[in-house]
Amino acid sequence: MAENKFDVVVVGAGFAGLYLLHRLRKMGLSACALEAGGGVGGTWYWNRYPGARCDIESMQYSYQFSDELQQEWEWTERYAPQSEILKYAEHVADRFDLRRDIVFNTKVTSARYDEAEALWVLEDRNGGHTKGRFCIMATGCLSVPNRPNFKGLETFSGPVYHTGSWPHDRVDFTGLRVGVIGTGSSAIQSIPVIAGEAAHLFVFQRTANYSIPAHNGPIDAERVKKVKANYPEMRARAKTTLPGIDARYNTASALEATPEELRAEYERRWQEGGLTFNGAFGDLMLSKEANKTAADFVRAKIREIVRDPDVAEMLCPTNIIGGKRLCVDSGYFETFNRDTVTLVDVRSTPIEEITADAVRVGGRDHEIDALVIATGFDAMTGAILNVDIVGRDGRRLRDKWADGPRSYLGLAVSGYPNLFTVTGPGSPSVLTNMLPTLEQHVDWISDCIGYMEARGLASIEADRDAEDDWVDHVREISDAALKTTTNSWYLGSNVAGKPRVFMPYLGGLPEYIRRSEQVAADGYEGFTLI
Ligand code: NA7
Repeated sequence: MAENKFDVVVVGAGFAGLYLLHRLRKMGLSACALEAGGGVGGTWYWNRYPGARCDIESMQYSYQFSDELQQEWEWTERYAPQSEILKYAEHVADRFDLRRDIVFNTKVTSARYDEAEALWVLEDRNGGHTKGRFCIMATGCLSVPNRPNFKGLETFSGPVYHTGSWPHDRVDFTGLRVGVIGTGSSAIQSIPVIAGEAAHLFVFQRTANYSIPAHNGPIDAERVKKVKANYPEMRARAKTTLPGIDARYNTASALEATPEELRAEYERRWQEGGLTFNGAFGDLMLSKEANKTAADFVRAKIREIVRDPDVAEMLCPTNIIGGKRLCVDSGYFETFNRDTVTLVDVRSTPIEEITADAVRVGGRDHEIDALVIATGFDAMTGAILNVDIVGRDGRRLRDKWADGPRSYLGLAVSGYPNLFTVTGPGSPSVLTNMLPTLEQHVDWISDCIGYMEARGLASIEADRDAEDDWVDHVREISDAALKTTTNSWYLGSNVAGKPRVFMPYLGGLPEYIRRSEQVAADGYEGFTLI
């Protein structure tokens, strides 16, 4: 690293960055990853809030590039907790000796393309400069916390935590009055744990959310044995499903099922637990009427679980199920049966102000000692645009994306030669199981660089037309989709001033793999290579 010049500079040492380093090194290229955090793991390094765990089963939320790795690693729970996923990332970094190519505590502030030298020059917060022929943004989709501007927040006298940037030391809420703002996945996971410690918990809810029980527990040894004996088959099956998760997806229509059949299928999936609840029928995300049958089932469950009918009604979501990402919980709705938990509606009257010792809503002070902000992320584009990326002719990506992200395949941007984005906007990314999805991107990018190396090509750039066509294709699919009728971080609607554009590719993982692989097979059609 002496002269700070590499074949490839990677931004981020989360799961994408780690695998990139491994692949690039195997190709004989020099690569370096610049990482803002003090360790590897990305999302799983920062999101240490109580109850944080993956909502995809451990056996599937893992790398497949190394069979030895997937055979030797032992998950302990059906849904791995954050601490275990972080340990896994650390294990991968050590097992493949990746740390020597990572510079920690190095937040990249800008990346500028030097046309004369055909080099990317990255500047970091420590004043360092790192150069690379290629620059790969492996910055994650949910890595910039969304911090709404609550009036008076700075006057609050107690500690304030954001779920997406949680302290490393355990936070003990024992005996404290705690406020949690938000009822997304992070809040839904943390609320039952915090409620177990706090003297009193106030939950400030703007939009009620659907959540399916995780039925988490120790991992089933028999299942592990079975999966490990047939890992490649399971991975291959997963790639044929829209979200890249191996599960049973029913293609039948909910509208053609009898009420008994509907109930039986939903009940079976509720008892099984997890995200694939929405795979109960093939038209849940196509027809509002079909969707309502699933939504009604979950609402009935909430009314069954929550004893106070007024609180149960407040917790019943009114939008479609699966518009926002479905949540997976461990005792979330049950938590509202505790005398020490109060649900506060901040939809009809938003949070007015935060004072030294309270959250004020509708003129009423809810007194607290500690505040947890679970307001999510500036998703998908946040981390890319946090770096001031300047491409050909001095053009800033922030300007190009002012009305929403524009990218070819979610991998490359016209005007920005030799720059790649892993799971960028316009790719399936967050609508799928992120681990296999990011592996596919890393493989695609590495193969592309390998193709160029073999042919002595120095530069690759997405064509404007190909980019426009892809952006149109992504938009056409999302315009027709039920999913885009709900406000969510997929649309950027959670961040003040963010353009309203549905960012991930809704065409499903198999179609995306087919298209992106076809582009490569056709000699990188839609790109100019010199
Ligand atoms: P989410 O899913 O974006 O949830 C954020 C929550 O915070 C959601 O309930 C928001 O309500 C709420 N929120 C945001 N701003 C405010 C303000 N100003 N006032 C009150 N409430 C607010 O983020 P998560 O971290 O929970 O989960 C993100 C993903 O991580 C998740 O989908 C999984 O994939 C993992 P809103 O719904 O916007 O009305």
